[in-house]
Amino acid sequence: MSQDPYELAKQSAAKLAEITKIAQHDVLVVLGSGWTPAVEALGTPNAEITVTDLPGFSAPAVAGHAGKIRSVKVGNSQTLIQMGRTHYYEGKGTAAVVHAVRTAVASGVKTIILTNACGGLQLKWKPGTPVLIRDHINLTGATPLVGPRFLDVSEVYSKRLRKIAQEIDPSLDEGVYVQFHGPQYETPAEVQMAIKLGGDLVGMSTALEAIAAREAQAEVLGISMVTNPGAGLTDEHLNHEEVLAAGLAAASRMGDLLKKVIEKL
Ligand code: 8IG
Repeated sequence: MSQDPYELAKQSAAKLAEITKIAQHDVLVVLGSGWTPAVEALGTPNAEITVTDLPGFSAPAVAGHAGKIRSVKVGNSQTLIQMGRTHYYEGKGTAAVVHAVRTAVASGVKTIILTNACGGLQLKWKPGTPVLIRDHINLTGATPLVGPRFLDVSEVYSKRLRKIAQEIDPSLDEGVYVQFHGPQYETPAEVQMAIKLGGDLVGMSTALEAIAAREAQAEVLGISMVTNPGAGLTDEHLNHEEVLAAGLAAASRMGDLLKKVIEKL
C-alpha cells in the first residue's frame, strides 16, 4: 500500500473497478449517519462491497454507519454510494477522512454529494429537515491539504447544484455548516459562538471532505439533515438515537431528493 494518499486513492480505485467490474463512476454520494435508510430509494445496486476490501479504508465505528459502498445506476450516472464515513474525531488523520473522496475521483467521479446529520442553529428547522450547505466554517484546525496547495475555496458548494436541488424542492433552505472536531457535541457557549460566527448548522464532518473534493476539481453538493437543535437552544439533551430516528422518518424524502438531483446532473 502506498504511503502517498493520492497514490493510495488510485490503488483503491483500481481495486474498486476490479471488484465491481465497473471501470468508471460518475457520482459519489456519501450518506451520513441517519441517511442510510435513504439508500433504498436510489435503486438496486449493480455491486456492493465492504469498504475494508479496498486499500486505505478502515471499518467505521459509529452505529448507523454501515461501512459499505454500492454502485448503482441512477439516471445516466453510475453512482457510488458510500454508507458510513471516517470522521476526523477517530484520530486517523485527515488523509483517512478524505480517502473515499479521493478514491471516487480516481474512479472518474466529477460530482460529489456529501450528506450529514447535524445540529441546527435555527429553531424553524425541525428534526428531519434537509438544508443545503451554502458554505462552511472549518473549526477543526485541520486540512487534508499538505504543502503549498493554495486552493481557492470561494465556492466550495456549487451554486449550480444548489439551484438544481431547489428546482426539485423549492422549500430547501441554505445554511453555513460549522465543522467542529467532536466527538463531544458543543457546549451551549460553543453553539452561541457558532451563531455569532455566522453558522446555521453544527456537525463533525463534511468540510474536510469538501476541501479534498474541490482540490480534485469535483463539483460538490452538501446536504445536512437537521436532527436536533444545537445544545442549549432548547432544554432538550442530545443523543445519537435521536439522529437515527430522524433519519428513518425522513429517509424516503431524502432518497427521493438525491435520486432526482442525480437524474438532473
Ligand atoms: I446528528 O448538535 C448531530 N451531529 N457537532 N453538533 C455536532 N454534531 C452533531 C450534532 C450537533 N447533531
